[in-house]
Amino acid sequence: MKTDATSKSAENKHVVVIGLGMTGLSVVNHLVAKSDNASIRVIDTRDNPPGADKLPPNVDLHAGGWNMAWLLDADLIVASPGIALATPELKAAAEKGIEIVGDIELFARDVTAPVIGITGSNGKSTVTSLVGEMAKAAGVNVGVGGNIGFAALDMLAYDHDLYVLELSSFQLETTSSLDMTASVFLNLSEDHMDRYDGMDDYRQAKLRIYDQTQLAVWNQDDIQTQAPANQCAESFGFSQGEYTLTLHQGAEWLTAKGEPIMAVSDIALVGRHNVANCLASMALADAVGIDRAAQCQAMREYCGLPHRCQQVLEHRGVLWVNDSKATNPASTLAALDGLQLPGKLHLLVGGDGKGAEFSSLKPVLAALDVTLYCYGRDRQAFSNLVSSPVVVETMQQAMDIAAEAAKSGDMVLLSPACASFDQFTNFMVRGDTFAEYAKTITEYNAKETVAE
Ligand code: UMA
Ligand code: ADP
Repeated sequence: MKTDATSKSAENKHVVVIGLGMTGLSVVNHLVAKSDNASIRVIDTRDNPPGADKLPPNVDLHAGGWNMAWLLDADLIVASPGIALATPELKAAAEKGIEIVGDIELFARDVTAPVIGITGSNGKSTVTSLVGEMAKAAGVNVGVGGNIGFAALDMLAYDHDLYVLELSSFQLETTSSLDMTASVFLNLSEDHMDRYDGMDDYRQAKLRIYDQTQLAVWNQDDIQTQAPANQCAESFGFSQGEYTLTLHQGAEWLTAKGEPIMAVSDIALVGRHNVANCLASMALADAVGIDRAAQCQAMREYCGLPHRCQQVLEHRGVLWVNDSKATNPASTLAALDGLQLPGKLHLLVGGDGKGAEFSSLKPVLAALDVTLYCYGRDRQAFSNLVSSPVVVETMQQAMDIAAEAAKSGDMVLLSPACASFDQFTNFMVRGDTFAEYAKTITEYNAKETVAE
């Protein structure tokens, strides 16, 4: 039973797992199930790591800091993506020659079915889930996971026939033997500058997705994603590439290798960026033989994940839109691209800026009728983008002011261009808080108006 590659690489070894979030717990469970006689220890620098209560009894936990004795005694270290390899403690272990891998490397060593991999600064989760929907529509027993929020190793328990894996740059850094049938690098824009020495460092981490792939899919509209010349590659783009747009029957159509497939107007997802996401998804689906009818069915029906430009409330003609997943400037730009409103835009930005700078938003904001609300730890980084910003401490304070100001035809849009960690557990909690608080204040304001 315990004969696969991870069990071989971990059996009889001292394994130290760094981090006890979603990844760390999946790694522990995987090793416990698969590796004979491995001694497993977990280190988490947080005082109360989230997975502590779910840890099997025979696994020791050191929380609230590092344990260098455990670390330097390890034969194998499995690091969670939230911990940088450049952390001095991990560097010390690497210098001692201890192997350091991530959960995706363990997944790679044990997976037996074909894998599709998806990375990029934006659109990963949308493309991952859309390709998953295409596979399901074709009747394939597909596993969809990775950075999207379902740990890769947890998928292995279900014995799928195809895996669609969202891969962050952090995960790619600790992966070296993942064989993929097809993979895509969707786009590159500034993100995670608190973890990388500049854009090229970040790009090199993402380019690792092409290291061992049978087909590299890249974006003609973002040359930085281009696969190395020696690789079997295909591309997508609005006007070039194997997967592109053409005029057909007087309308714009998704076109694969010269064949018009489906009118762009039939795509259920909203926004120009999602047209690019559809082109990329078709290229990946073709690579694993998902039939065209299933691809089109998914593109016609799939409306997207929550927290991505999701309308959560319409109250007295004011739209409240949750784009909490916009965690970098490019994703906020995608939300603003082509936005046309009868009234004013009330845009909420701010949080943990991850070292980014936001001047790319300035010309786009200048062309809109917009009030900019800046909140959170890095609120001041936005305050020079417009002439009269509203600068407050919390998202809820910004929403109170926006609710008072908004009139019929206006939109209140949370598209923060920042991570949420300064004030929320994650982007989902931030988005849910936005949706719930929008209902609370609009109901309260409605009662006040009646009382008057
Ligand atoms: N942390 C510590 N000390 C530790 C371990 C973690 O302070 O010892 C902190 C990290 O710095 C981070 C947080 O705890 O702020 C969570 O880190 P983690 O590595 O434990 O995260 P997981 O819960 O395992 O979730 C990770 C991904 N998170 C990160 O890469 C930060 C999740 O992606 C992913 O869904 C999950 O694995 C399953 O694969 C989230 C994410 O924000 C959505 N990803 C980044 C992004 O998309 O931009 C990369
Ligand atoms: P990721 O998983 O890479 O964070 P998501 O699909 O969750 O990507 O989308 C995150 C944010 O980026 C959302 O605000 C979404 O509207 C925006 N977005 C999605 N696809 C693209 C794209 N191709 N280009 C730019 N922005 C995008």
